[in-house]
Amino acid sequence: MGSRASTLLREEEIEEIKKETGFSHSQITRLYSRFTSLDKGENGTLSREDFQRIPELAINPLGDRIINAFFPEGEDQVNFRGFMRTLAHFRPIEDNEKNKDPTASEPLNSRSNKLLFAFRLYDLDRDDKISRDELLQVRMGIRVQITPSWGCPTSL
Ligand SMILES: [Ca+2]
Repeated sequence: MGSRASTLLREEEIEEIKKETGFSHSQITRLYSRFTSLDKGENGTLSREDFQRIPELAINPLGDRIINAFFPEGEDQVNFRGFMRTLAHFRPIEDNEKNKDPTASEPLNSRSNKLLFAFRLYDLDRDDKISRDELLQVRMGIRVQITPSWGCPTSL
């Protein structure tokens, strides 16, 4: 339970995250060092404030929504595992066709999971419905351009 435990990623954790998110070993270690550099409290979790220090999010009109997407309902901290799960939605769809495992559950970057993720960016009050106001708030900002490779035929 030493403090080292929270600053080092164990090999088996990397394997689990690989399986769960589809990220490669090197991507995971790279993102882990980004994660720990954002983790000012050095407690192995990120707070909303930690995310707000990311310049790309700070200038993004949807930044707050994207940050919210990292936090499970009612939580204000996210650990590396949860961080990676959210990031996995941003991986291009075609990547998961190559290593398709029929026994695996639906990948986080599948078309439907990406759509669900996008839906949640709009659904500010998390009532599973997008109200007219919620839609207008997004429309007033910049169109969602998180990743153009979502392959969604309609503009989000
Ligand atoms: Ca709503």
